[in-house]
Order: sequence, then C-alpha cells, then structure tokens
Amino acid sequence: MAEVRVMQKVLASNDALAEVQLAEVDRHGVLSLNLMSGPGAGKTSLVERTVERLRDRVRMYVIEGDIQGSLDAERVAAAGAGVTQINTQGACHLDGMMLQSALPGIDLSAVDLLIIENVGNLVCPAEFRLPAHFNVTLVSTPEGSDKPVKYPLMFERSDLVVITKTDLLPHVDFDVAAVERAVAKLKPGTPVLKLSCRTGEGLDDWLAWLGEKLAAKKQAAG
Ligand SMILES: Nc1nc2c(ncn2[C@@H]2O[C@H](COP(=O)(O)OP(=O)(O)OP(=O)(O)O)[C@@H](O)[C@H]2O)c(=O)[nH]1
Ligand SMILES: [Mg+2]
Repeated sequence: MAEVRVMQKVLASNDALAEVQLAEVDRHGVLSLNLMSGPGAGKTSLVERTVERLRDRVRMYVIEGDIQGSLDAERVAAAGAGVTQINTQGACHLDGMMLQSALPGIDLSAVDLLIIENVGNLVCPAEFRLPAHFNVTLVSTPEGSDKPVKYPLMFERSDLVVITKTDLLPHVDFDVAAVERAVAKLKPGTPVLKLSCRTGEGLDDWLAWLGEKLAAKKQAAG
C-alpha cells in the first residue's frame, strides 16, 4: 500500500509541474505536442517530414527524449529545426523534472510549435503528464493492430492516433479497422490518421490537423 501512495505522490507532483510549465508555454502562445509510440514506430521520421514541410511558415522547436545518445536530435537539426536532446539515463519516459532542465534554455517567444518526442515506449510515457496541449500516439503497421487493446492507458490519454508506415500494409498483417474500433472504444471521438513517411501518403491529413490546432492557438493568443 505504501508503494502505491508513493507512486501517486510522484505522479501528482509531476502533474503539478507540467501544469506550471504549460502555463509558461501558453504565455508565449506556443502549441505543444507530446509524441509517443513504441520504439521505432516513426516519431522522428514524422518530425523530420513535418519540419521539412513547415519550416518556411512555422517556427518549430523539438525536444528529443532518448535513454542515451543524440541520433534523433541530429536528424531533427539536419531537417532544419532547433532541438534539445534530453538523455533519461535509463528512464523509460520523459517527466516534468527532465523537461525543467531543457525548457528554460529555449526562447519560447521565437517558437510557434513545440514538439516533444517521448522515449519509445507504450507504457510509462502515458503516466507522466508533460507540458503539451495534445498527446499524439503513433502505431506502426509492422507492430500489429492489437496495440490499443494491449496498452489501453496510452490510447485513453491520446488526442490523436496516427497509424504509420502504411506503405508496408501489403506486407504485414495489420487491421486498420481493428485499431479504429479499439480507439473509438477507449476514447470515443479520437481521430485516427494513416500515413507513410516513406511515400508521403497521408502527410497532408497530418499537416491539416496540425494547421487547425496552430490556427486555433494563434486565435486564442490574440
Ligand atoms: N517503410 C517505412 N519505414 C519507415 C517509415 N517511417 C519510418 N520508417 C523507418 O522506421 C525506422 C524507425 O523510424 P524512427 O523515425 O527513427 O522511429 P522512432 O519512433 O523515432 O524511433 P525511437 O525514437 O527509437 O523510438 C527507421 O528505419 C525509419 O526509416 C515509413 O513510413 N515507412
Ligand atoms: Mg525517435
């Protein structure tokens, strides 16, 4: 029982910190996304394509969460966005304390869109709230369409689900409709997009979703 109480306390203090950080993000009129998925589902690829397509009109900054190394940050920098790498040193998720080491060093007044790429994991990142307006969860076609049923918390906390690597659909057993059904059951109304970063198919739908959220943020900021 004591262990449960300790964990609840950790999560509650993380939630409180995320709220303070989100208020700071809001103060600058920045739209913030928390990108989550299992390892290798295509988070960094989606960030790269997004930077390439939007860099002329949207000021983007990316926070990369990885257990170790800076490979993803190097990819994002090469695509043309500002980036900060956070190494979690073994932790399977990002949390508010880790973001606290990065956020003060970012000039939010020069940012329209902040993307936080979480550590590749469908379990722990769902529990730790981050300063993000929307949780976006990716499921890649080679992973299998059972993921929402097996990792429900992640999908209950997602505002958008993106099925990635659709170019591989002819080669893998993946039931798009099963994912849509499971997501609709776990969190009714959550949109499910389908795209391939390899062929570019479906990227326009993602950019349209993003454009809508950016426009709403801009309007709210006055
Ligand atoms: N066929 C295909 N491969 C893809 C697609 N998107 C990404 N990949 C490949 O999938 C692998 C993993 O992609 P990443 O973008 O690094 O995935 P990630 O989710 O950022 O990975 P982690 O940060 O390690 O969790 C790479 O080899 C990509 O080239 C796609 O649309 N189609
Ligand atoms: Mg990555």
